[in-house]
Amino acid sequence: MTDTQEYDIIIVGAGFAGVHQLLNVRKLGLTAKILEAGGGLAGTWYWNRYPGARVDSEMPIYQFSDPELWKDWSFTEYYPDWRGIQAYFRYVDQKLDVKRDVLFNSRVASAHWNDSVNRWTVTTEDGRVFRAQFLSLCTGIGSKYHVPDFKGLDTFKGEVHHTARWPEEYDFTGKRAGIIGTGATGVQVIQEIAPVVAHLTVFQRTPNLTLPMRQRKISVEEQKKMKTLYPILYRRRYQTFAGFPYDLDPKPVADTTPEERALAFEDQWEKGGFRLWFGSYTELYTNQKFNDEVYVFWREKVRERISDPELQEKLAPMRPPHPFGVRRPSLEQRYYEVYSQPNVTLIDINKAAIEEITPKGLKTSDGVEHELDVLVLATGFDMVTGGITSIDIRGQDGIPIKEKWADGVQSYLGLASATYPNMFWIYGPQSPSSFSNGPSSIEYTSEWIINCIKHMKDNNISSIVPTEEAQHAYSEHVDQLGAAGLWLGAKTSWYLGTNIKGKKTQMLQFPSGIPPYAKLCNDSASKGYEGFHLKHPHA
Ligand code: NA7
Repeated sequence: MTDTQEYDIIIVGAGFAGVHQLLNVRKLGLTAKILEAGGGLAGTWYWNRYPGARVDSEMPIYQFSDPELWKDWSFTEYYPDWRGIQAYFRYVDQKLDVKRDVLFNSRVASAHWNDSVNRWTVTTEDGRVFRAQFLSLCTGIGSKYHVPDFKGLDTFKGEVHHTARWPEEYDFTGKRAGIIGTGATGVQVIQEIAPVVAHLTVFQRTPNLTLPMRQRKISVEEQKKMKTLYPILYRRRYQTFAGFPYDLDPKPVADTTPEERALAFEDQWEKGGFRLWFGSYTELYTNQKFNDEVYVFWREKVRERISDPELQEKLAPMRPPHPFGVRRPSLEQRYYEVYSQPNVTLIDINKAAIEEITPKGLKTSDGVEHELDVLVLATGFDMVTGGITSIDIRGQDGIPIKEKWADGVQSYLGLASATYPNMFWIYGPQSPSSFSNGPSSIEYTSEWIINCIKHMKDNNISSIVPTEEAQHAYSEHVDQLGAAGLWLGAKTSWYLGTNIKGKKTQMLQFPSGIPPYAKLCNDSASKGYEGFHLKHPHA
């Protein structure tokens, strides 16, 4: 029999969201424990250490906004890599002693609510038991990695690595490597390993509509000067669509001239990052004609960098594979040049399908067996919901959340769910999550939760749970926002759950940006948590 440990709040996950929650519940004087499956801090950056793994949000926006943390910290690159982010988390730990409240290598197996005592009982896979009034799920959007059911995968004699479970050391030098997947991850791996491998075969299903990263080194001096603006920048995040220092232009495209638009596209392209995506006109997501115009601009920019017409068509086809921006673009650095190297082959698997993995490599439907020493699976995740549904979470009616969500996610405000009292999640289903900069979205939701808990403590409220009506109305609202855009134009998209067989097709994120999302959350809070049922002890 294991002793049960009591806390005010159990936090699952030690990435940006979990650490932000911990540091802020400490300020309320509450007791907290983070249960973390990995062996270190940094969440997704603990697991994703594949070659080239790098943040796609520029500094200073990809860090905590607390001046205590940024005043003495400087990144060395505008877009830090996973080592830079891990170093940042080590610094945060040194400064605020995060780790004293974290239990590593502790994957949460279940969380069951007991209505009579208003407590969650949380159990880890290795049998430790915790009890807490609050449960904060900070499991991120990409914690459950996905390996498609490739025939013969277990027969392969070489090494197979999914990008989210990368070995401590792996040297590609002189190896014949194959990679399946050209999502945000695949693009980073491909451009990183192409210069060192003997041969690289890329198996592409959909070309990535990438954007230029414009990476640069950044000095401590430069950052020192920028720091005077940080407080403004961090406040501004909540006023822009995606939590970046730039924003979508709501001006109707019909009121603009082609020249004005062309100059805007050029400017966004030259500055780089997500500007052509999150700094374009709002109509990008609803107006097919305008979307096509952006695609043509993108296509021609990319084609300028590829000389072979066949490669041009594979990587930047004349007809868009899907509307621009309805899937996550990757930021690239030298991606297109890689394909002109003699040691790189690009296979379009729509023409030569993956038939099976063999002991020697991978066989495509044109009869070719591609011999490989290593196969990299950049095949993504059960995104957005997988981190939550892989835990056996049961609320007031004892029904596991996985069952509840089998026909689609239901939430209120993208942070709580009816019948699961005192449970919140951050950067998960029906919130802006990855349709915005991580730390911006995370800090907004985390602050909302902290304020809610404070309100409960100040007003002697023992539990809070969304009403079924409020949840239904909110979920329908998110579905409608999803249906109103061009999102369904993508054949496979983790935004819609269509990357996982059998998963309900549904807009999984709040797709209209941080300001309208924050307005809904703020309105509820300012009306005494409208849409929630609040319970006083013994009520
Ligand atoms: P993604 O974006 O889901 O990409 C997965 C890639 O793997 C994508 O190119 C898929 O093709 C490909 N894929 C998946 N299943 C198969 C099968 N069965 N056959 C061939 N190809 C397949 O995951 P990432 O890890 O790149 O990025 C996830 C997010 O994490 C990222 O957006 C950031 O927000 C962080 P498809 O394109 O669907 O045709």
